[in-house]
Amino acid sequence: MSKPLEGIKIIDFTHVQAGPACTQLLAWFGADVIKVERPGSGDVTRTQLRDIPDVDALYFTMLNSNKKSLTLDTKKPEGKAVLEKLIKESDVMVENFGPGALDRMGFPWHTIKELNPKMILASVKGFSDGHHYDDLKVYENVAQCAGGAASTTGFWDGPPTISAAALGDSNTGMHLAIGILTALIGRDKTGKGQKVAVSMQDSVLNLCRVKLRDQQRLDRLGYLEEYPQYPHGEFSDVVPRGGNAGGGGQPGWVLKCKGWETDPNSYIYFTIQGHAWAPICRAIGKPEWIEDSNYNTASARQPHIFDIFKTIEEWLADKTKFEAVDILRKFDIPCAPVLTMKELANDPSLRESGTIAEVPHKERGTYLTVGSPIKFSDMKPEITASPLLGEHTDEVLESLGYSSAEIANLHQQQAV
Ligand code: CAO
Repeated sequence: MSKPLEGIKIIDFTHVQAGPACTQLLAWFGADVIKVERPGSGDVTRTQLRDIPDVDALYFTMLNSNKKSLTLDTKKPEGKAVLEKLIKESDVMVENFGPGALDRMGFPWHTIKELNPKMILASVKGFSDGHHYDDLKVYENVAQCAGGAASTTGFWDGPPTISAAALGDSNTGMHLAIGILTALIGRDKTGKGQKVAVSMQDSVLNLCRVKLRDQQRLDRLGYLEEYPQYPHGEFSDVVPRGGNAGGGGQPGWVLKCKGWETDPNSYIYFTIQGHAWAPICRAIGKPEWIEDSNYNTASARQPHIFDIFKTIEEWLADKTKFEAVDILRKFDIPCAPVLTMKELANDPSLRESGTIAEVPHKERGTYLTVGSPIKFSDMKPEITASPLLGEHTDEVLESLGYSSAEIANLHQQQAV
């Protein structure tokens, strides 16, 4: 089956997570992604957090599937010459080096544009160009702090908290992928490439938009009704951390189930959706609450919402998280078990849909990785192994017209 991005050639000049997540997604959908790596070492994640000595770490394999690897020292003249050739023949170049690194290497945007006016240069940086922090190098957790996620995550009596979800890295990569696809469609219309830039701070903030909404509501009203601080606690002039409250229109909380004393994940998330109040009451054995004026509206419930959650926890005490959800789903109540990585890894539905994929790798045997979370009616992305360092160097050089003697010479000059 032909894939929509087949024929799109991408120079993948990325490392760590934000850039590789973007190019991996495009590779899944058929793009020819050539990862350019420093000879001898390659992407730092090849060796970070290794679980098997001398074998590419999962950190690398899970972010670089479906790609080719070309080793090239792009600071040496011979390497620069290869990169120039590649730029002339490619559609997109993606990079997420520290600020100014590409310019220092001799490939500022105006040079790339001169080499190939149809080129799309896609960049990830910590902060956007012109921002007063635009000289900073940034990793995931730095971005979560800079983008507003940390100040609004966690409990009110604890410090700002980082999310385990890669809001700064993979999320920025996903934003960049959208930018690249948009620029490709734009190029079809104008015949011209362009630079696409996404900052990690902006991408985190884009996901925290509901908190920016709440800041404005707080500025106007002085309180936020859906937060646990209302009505008994205090508000300052900034959006507080709301613990496990969503802060949206539907109050919810993480509730204990049978076995929570020994299993730290024996919990469900329970949402009190306003129009599901009657089914909730029936499900938890409190039909008398349906018409009770202390309970039958959201504003009546809010002052004692934690007493209501406590009552639901009493109902949950003899049910596992899975048993509880199996009952609640019959009443159309939005809820889910708190799932562990182990449970997700073994979830038959996720295996079946390709969201979790098992991939054979030349050196590590089979490993688990995430597959495409985007499903298509006419395509099922097939996940193939990440490349070994330099696995496709000769193949790529040959495709650029280098002879065997020239390739051997290049290897010699690039040797570390
Ligand atoms: N051949 C020769 N040199 C190469 C090369 C190659 N194939 N590939 C990279 N390099 C060089 C670059 O030219 C650069 O050299 P100079 O600094 O001398 O100009 C250097 O390697 C890479 O620098 P860097 O600043 O990107 O790397 P770092 O490890 O110091 O910083 C990071 C890493 C992630 C903090 C930084 O790249 C960054 O801020 N990136 C932008 C934001 C981002 O994407 N962060 C998310 C990372 S995922 O958590």
